[in-house]
Amino acid sequence: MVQFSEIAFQNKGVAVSLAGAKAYNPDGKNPEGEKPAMAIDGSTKTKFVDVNAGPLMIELTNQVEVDRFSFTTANDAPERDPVQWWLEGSSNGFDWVLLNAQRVDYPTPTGRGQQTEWFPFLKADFGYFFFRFVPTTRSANMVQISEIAFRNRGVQVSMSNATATNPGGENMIGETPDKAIDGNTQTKWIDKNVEGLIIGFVQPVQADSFSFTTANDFPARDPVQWQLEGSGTGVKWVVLHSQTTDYATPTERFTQTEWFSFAKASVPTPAPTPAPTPAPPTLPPAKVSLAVVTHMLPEKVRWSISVKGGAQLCAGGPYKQWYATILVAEGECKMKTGTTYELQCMDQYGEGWAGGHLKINDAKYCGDYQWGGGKVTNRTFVAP
Ligand SMILES: [Ca+2]
Ligand SMILES: [Ca+2]
Repeated sequence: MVQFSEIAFQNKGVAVSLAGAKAYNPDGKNPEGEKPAMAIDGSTKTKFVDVNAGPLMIELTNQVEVDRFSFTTANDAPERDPVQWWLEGSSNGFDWVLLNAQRVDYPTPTGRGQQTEWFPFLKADFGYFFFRFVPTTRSANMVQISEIAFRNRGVQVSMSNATATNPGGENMIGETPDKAIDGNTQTKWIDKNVEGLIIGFVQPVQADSFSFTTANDFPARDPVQWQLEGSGTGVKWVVLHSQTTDYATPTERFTQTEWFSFAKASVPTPAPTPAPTPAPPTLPPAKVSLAVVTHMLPEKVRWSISVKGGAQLCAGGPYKQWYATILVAEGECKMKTGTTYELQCMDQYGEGWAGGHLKINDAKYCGDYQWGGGKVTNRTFVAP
């Protein structure tokens, strides 16, 4: 569930008028009196609530210049405040441009009726939040690489805040997408379905080339043709490098390819290059405590945690104890700092978690939902 009392826009420090603007919440579910229009009615006493945490769309009466935005918290329930978001702009309602992105939890004021800072819009050439490597192999029955890397003006892009996912992929045990960005050529990513490998960053990344490193065995699984794509939100992709004939991928094992330059309309004038900072080889393990707090009907709740868009990490439930706190053992769910995870809260009978919740460190999840029988609700969080 998401809520806030107002959203506002400015251009060069001047408020953008929302007079006559319409607000929509496609696929949303709003309680009576807490409709999308309440987010732009100019009153912090009224709020917009969406049980489905879907997008809020605001249609202005005429085209305007906007360079930053802000929102104001509602009257209650700080756990419903937005902490991560995408903000996009469009002149026709079809083609959207990414304007602002918050990919790690923002410290939204816990004070009620309180306005956030003004969030500036991204520059037009901000780079990408996501890269996707779509390979074809020599044998085409599975793909493997030990590492993928990006570079900008000769400086390697740090993977310390990156997440790797492989939607639609089928990985071997221990050979998951994250192994392609762990800085270790002894570990590898294998996908039996030869789907795309997506690398996501919490900050926009400028890159002008990429490279990959072969794994320990089977050169037949090496990529020889590919498309390397970039994206703002992970929905629409632009092709940055395309290899349409078989590339002479090194048959030597643990061997890095050359750097493949991205085709770009304009390359920015090189600034003095800072000394390269080597990427930390591995992400530190996160200190995450998980506890399931049950109230009534614990036998109907289940949950799972996955790398966002990727493999499942751990799962739990249903439970037998009413009104209990059930700790999830530390070794059962090994997360990495700065990685985005997707939590699924599952309900069998249609009453949400009936007063119970899942606690990740101090944040409560799952408990703030009421939903239809057999439904699943997704939340994302970033391991601290
Ligand atoms: Ca309002
Ligand atoms: Ca590796």
